[in-house]
Amino acid sequence: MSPSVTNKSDQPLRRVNRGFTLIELLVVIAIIGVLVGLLLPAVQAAREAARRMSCQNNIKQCGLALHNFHGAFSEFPGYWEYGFSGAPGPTTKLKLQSWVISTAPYLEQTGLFEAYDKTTFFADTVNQPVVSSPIPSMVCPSAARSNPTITKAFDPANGYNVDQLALAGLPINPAAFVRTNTVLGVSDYSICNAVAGNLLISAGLDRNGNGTIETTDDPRIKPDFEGRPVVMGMWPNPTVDFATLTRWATGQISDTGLLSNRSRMRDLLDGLSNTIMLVECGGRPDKFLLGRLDPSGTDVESAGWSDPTNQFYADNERAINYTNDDEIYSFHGGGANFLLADGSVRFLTESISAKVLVDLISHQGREVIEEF
Ligand SMILES: [Ca+2]
Ligand SMILES: [Ca+2]
Repeated sequence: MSPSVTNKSDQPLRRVNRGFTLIELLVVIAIIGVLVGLLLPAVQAAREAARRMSCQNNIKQCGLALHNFHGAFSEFPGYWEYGFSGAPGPTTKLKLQSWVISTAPYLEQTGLFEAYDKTTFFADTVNQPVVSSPIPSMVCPSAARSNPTITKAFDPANGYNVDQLALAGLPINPAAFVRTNTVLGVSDYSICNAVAGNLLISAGLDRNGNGTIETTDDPRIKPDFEGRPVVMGMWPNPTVDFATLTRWATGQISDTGLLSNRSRMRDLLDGLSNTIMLVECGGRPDKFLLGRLDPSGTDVESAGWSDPTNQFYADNERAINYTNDDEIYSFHGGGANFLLADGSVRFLTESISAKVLVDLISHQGREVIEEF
């Protein structure tokens, strides 16, 4: 046999064993790219669906805790629990705590509840180790944030109104309660305890059409404790119980107890399944506007889970997912999770009408609520 014949018979074999041509390789890469491109959004969507369910479970736990509290005390806790203990004067102790502390034993936070000194206020130095810790079930896994805590000052004269008691002649020295650099673990859940301003106008409640909301526009609109016309939700604002405070100031009692306004299930005339109890206000302390960080870099002050000011009036024209600066806001696309007073959790879309949202927040409006 001549070598040329051997070579000819070898050539087809070599062709079978050759690698991909450049074109074939590019085609394969392109196909893989398309497949990954198709798969990635599905994986992302599945992950977000899991995070949304985890968030709904957190809110569900809050609902169970609030219901267990109601079972024990026949009323829901106040979002702003306050009182005084000790002799009136320099040794007076201010008790001020949020509903989260009140319900901590039912939120599987017994350790936290026992470590918290309930004879003083949440921002007091002695309570720093407790209130600076984030509670995992108070945090939505979808929410973005740069810091799990917020550092702020506690000043009774700034947002806490304890100074009003001193102004009313009670023997309280507000300066004794001032604390700087209080570190608070944040929450993604908050209380929308009233609807006001532009959101009421969006809901069509400016009946006389003068561009502002007055009590004459709608029977549900009432002045709040500072005289602002609002539609109140199920969480009553704190008012000053002067009768009890006077008995304490004159030495008839040594402890005022907790003087907060609380609501009971039977106060919710619109029905537990038609009344909103908790809402999402995610991403705090960072301030977000339409999914973007607010460039001002300022914090949302009400962010702390232990802070009684973790509540707001919804008064933005666009109610859901516009800003987390004391409005309803989530990182779930298209809507936000809500806790209804019956303990159920609902995802309401951004496109819900302002009217329906107002109807769901009001607790004594006697509305006929559309499907939501
Ligand atoms: Ca008006
Ligand atoms: Ca209602």
